[in-house]
Amino acid sequence: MSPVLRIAVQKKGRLANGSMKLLEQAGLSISPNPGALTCRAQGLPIELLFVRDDDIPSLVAKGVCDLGIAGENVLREEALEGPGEEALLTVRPLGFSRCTLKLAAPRDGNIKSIEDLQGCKIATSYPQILESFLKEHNIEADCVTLKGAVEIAPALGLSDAICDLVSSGATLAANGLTDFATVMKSQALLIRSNTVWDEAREALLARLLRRIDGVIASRATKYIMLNAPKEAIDDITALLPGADAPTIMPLVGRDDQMAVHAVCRETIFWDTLEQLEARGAHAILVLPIEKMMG
Ligand code: PRT
Ligand code: ZN
Repeated sequence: MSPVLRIAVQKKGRLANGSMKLLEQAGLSISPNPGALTCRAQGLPIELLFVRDDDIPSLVAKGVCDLGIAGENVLREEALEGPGEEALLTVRPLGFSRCTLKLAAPRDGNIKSIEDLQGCKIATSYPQILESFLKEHNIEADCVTLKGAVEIAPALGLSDAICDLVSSGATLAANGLTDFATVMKSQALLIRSNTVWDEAREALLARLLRRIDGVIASRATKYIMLNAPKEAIDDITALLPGADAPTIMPLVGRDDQMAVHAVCRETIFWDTLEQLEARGAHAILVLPIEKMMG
């Protein structure tokens, strides 16, 4: 019987959209019935399980799901909580749901650095990560664990400082808080169980990973096309960011001009386009790449 890989993904929240988008870009067609907790994808033999993000590490560790997409912050907290970290392996960092676990305190208060936390109360949803960070910095402080709305804790007199996830910083600002230290950076990770899989299951994972790698590689990669004077071609190709072997072709009826096409593996900034133009490049087009392989 051919295997079906079961992947645990967040049902709703800050990981859900990125997870679905990645899997869809990897060629899966996913249309769950409203309210359904599982969905068989079309395109590859894969079944999705829609759950709360906090349950993903243990579902994968217990082998209920083969793979999962979870935040690095949740995985680190779980790993520090107890044995079982060896039950999970990180397969790929996925580059979305990026955030930073930060220490912050009231803007007009006295806490401005890690040293100022000595003897303080700190509210967080990540007590294990925070405690290990404080230990590393030789700080003795009380952790107050809250499941959510951590930013309100200082105003309620529950804590002197907080340790919480920040992405735009708007929530800190809205609650009169300023961050002063980074505890960890986080992003979505693809995880798998650390058990022996049969060959067919490994082959299916390898196929999915090739596609995921193609999607990730294509995110920063652009295709650039331009025309340029023959004598400027060396200068111009040297300016193309992360392009290893550009294609250079003659232009019909223009002996003095060449066309340059290249895959650029790094961001092409407006600055670069201006420099290209200054060297005589024209008709410059920068195109997104949808998929990459090989
Ligand atoms: O219901 P379920 O349990 O599945 O979801 P949840 O409510 O526990 O988690 P969710 O969806 O909020 O976050 C899921 C994961 O997304 C987290 O574990 C992180 O890995 C990642 N992530 C990325 C974030 C943020 N960005 C984020 N900004 N998780 C939470 N936040 C919160 C933060 O706690 C704070 O309250 O957003 C607020 C700050 O946002 P800014 O933009 O104002 O700085
Ligand atoms: Zn959660």
